[in-house]
Order: sequence, then C-alpha cells, then structure tokens
Amino acid sequence: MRSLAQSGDIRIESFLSETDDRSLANDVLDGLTRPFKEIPAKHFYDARGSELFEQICELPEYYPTRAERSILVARADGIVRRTRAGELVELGSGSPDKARILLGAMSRAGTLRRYVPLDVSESALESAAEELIDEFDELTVHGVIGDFERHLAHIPDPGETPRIVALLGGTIGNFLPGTRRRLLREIGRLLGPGDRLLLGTDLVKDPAVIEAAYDDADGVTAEFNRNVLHVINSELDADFCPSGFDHIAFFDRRHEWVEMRLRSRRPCSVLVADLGLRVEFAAGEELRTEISAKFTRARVEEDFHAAGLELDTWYTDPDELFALSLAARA
Ligand code: SAH
Ligand code: AVI
Repeated sequence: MRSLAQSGDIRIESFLSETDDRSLANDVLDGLTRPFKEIPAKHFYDARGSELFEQICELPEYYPTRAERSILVARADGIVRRTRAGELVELGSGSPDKARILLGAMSRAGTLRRYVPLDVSESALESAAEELIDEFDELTVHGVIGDFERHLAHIPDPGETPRIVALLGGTIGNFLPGTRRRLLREIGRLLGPGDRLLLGTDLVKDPAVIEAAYDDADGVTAEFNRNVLHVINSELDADFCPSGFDHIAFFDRRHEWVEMRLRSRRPCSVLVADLGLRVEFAAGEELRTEISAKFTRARVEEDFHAAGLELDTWYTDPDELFALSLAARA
C-alpha cells in the first residue's frame, strides 16, 4: 500500500503496485494468445482514457450519463431520507458529478460524513477528491486506488451512519454474467443491515439508439476504444499501430449487450517487448475490448437473487432509458 495524500480531511491510499502491472501483463498474455482475442475493459482507463470517457459522457448520442444523472437529481433526497446514509462508497467512481448529487442530499439531511471513492484511475480519483472536499465543509474523503475485483477488502470499516455503496454508470454491465454475479456478491459483503447498494444499469431499448451511443459521429468512442492499444504500447513496450484498427460497436440481440471490438485493417505482427510476445493479426481479425450489458428489471432482480441481494426500490427516468436500483442483503 502507498499512501498518496494525508491531511485532516483527505486520505488516499493506492493498492496498485508492480503486481498490478502484472495484471495488464497477465491479461495481455492471456487475452491476446486466445483464438478469439480479448482484453478486459478496465485497461481503457489511464489518464487519457479517463479524459476520453468524460468526453463520451457529454456526447449527444451517449444518453446513459444524462439519464442516470436526471434520476439522481430527482431521487437523491428520497434515497437519503430512506437510508439515513451519511457515507457514500463509490466503486469505479470516475468524475465527481454523481457523487456530488448524493453528497449534497446527505448534506441537506444533516447526515453527511464521509466519501470513499475506489477507482483504478489515480488521476480521476485524486481530482474528484479535491473538488468534493472543497465543496462540503463537513466531508472527509478516504480514497482507495485499486481494482474493485480485488481490493474491496481495503475499503475502510463503516463509520457511525448507514452507508450507500454505489456502482453507477452501468459499469456492472461491463462484466460477463457470471463475473457480474460474483462481483455483486462480493459488493454485498460490504453491506451491514442498514446499508444499501445503489446500482446503475442501462436498460434494453431500440438497438439503433444503443448502437449510436457506442459509435458517435465525432469518433470519440473510437478513440476511447483505441486507447487500450496506447496503454499496452506504453505500459508493456508494445508496437501496436492504433490507427490500423477500426472501431466496431454492435448490439448483440441474443445476449442483449453491446460489444466493442477493434478490427485490424490489414495483416499485422505486434511485438509486446516486455513479455517477449509476438501477436499476429489477420486482415479483418477482431479484438474484443468491452461488453456493455443492457438490463430489464427482471434481469437485475435475477442477478440480485443469485448474489444474495434483494431489490428494495427501482427508479427510472421518464423515458425508461436507465435504472437505479436500491438493494439490500437478502
Ligand atoms: N462512475 C462513473 C464512471 C464510469 S466509467 C460514472 O458513472 O460516470 C468506469 C469507471 O470505473 C472508470 O473511472 C474506471 O477507471 C473505473 N474502473 C473500471 N474498471 C475498474 C475496476 N476493475 N476497478 C476499479 N475501477 C474500475
Ligand atoms: C463505464 N461503462 C459503463 C461505459 C459503458 O457504457 O459501458 C464505458 C463506455 N464504453 C463506450 N462508451 C462508454
């Protein structure tokens, strides 16, 4: 553990170390030597990837951020009244926008104590912590730089008020169904009897609307997608030529998820020098970089049930684009 900041109100610890450089190395070694190449979506988010994701959230085509934000604005006071929470643990926290809405509601209710963001992106977490500490006098921040698949045990013990553990933005949809349920079960272990999970899920809708959100006219999502190749180049001394890969995004109707892939325009041979690994791409060969599952209420309830959780309250926006679920341990 490295301690990155410690003052009266703010404490940031990192659990990413050399072993985590191995996490990218292992994922590249494993994912790029498979018959169907694949790399986990968490590797998008270096400083540039986090910045590109922020730009995606502003795009006219990318509705999930606006829809989820509108639900939070309408419901945050009610959620805080219902839970009496004074602590927000946010997994995959990214920018401070959504936390600000929930912390504002806690401040109005007089319960606000602590914000505990956890993210793999050090840059995103540090700037969010600094912004929020300036905005709420009564707030302390305990940031955890880590991977929510491996570092949930480093989330500090609960304080004296109930807490909300939030996984927003539809990030749960970036995991395959089995992993998703395992992750939900592990997150559930952070919940005491009065605590609640707040889960954001994008909803099934017209595939044309979904596909446009993942293939915007300005090509920001395409750059975000190619960023994973820049990350592998800089972290593992590889020689991918990102502009030689086309951005592909399509809605898989059977699985009800979006897939993002990178398709090699021509045959290419990539050296990942740090791993002594040579990877061959045929012309047209694809690398899967992300799935983003879309949900129905029934699917969310099934996942909760399988993970030892139960739905308490279901909130959507008027167009039913996105949903927020408040859930408890069953
Ligand atoms: N919650 C924000 C950001 C969503 S983007 C929102 O709703 O807009 C996904 C965020 O999760 C990024 O900040 C990324 O760095 C983080 N992330 C992705 N995989 C992660 C993992 N395995 N562990 C921790 N953080 C992760
Ligand atoms: C972070 N995650 C929920 C986003 C999503 O919609 O699946 C990431 C993203 N990928 C492309 N655009 C946005």
